Amino acid sequence: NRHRGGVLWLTGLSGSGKSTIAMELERQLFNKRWQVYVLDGDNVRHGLCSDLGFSPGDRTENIRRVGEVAHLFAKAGLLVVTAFISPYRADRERVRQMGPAQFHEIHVATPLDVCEQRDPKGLYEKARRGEIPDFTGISAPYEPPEAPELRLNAENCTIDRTLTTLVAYVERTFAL
Ligand code: GGZ
Repeated sequence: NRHRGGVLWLTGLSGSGKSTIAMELERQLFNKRWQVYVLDGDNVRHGLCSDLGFSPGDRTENIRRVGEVAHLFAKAGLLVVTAFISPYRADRERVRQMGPAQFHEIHVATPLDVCEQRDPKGLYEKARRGEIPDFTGISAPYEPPEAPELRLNAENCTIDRTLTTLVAYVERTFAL
């Protein structure tokens, strides 16, 4: 059950499944007695980043802070799983360069039309009505990674199959 510290950086649209995948990965790694921690909007945007919104500049700052924290945890030996849209390529590249820790970019590549059909919180519908400005995929950009370490096509795979792929990848990469 020994493993390296590192950062698994999930990126993808709202509703792509990042948080679900991150939580399920955390559970499976916990069961192997790995030290893993998930950073996502729920534990970051209410505290560390509560002063930030969704303008391009605020998103860049959100990702910078999360990146710094992720690298600190990774240096302490944890496997950190982050689940943020992180829509800008340059911001993700900056996080990759931040630390000595291994950084693996995982693209949760669920297409926009699938995310919009799921619309678990009704945000896409609101965004289409113009009620949420700067909404990723509708009125704000998403720049997909060109060469992520792993791409998950969550739309045509069950969550189980996606997790099997991901857990195998993580073990091969971080197990000691
Ligand atoms: C995108 C927004 C927005 C706007 C609120 N654009 O599906 P959710 O609800 O739970 O996940 C989304 C979350 C995105 O926050 P991140 O910190 O991941 O964004 S970023 O990495 O770009 O900084 C969504 C909700 O916040 N949300 N307004 N305008 N998503």
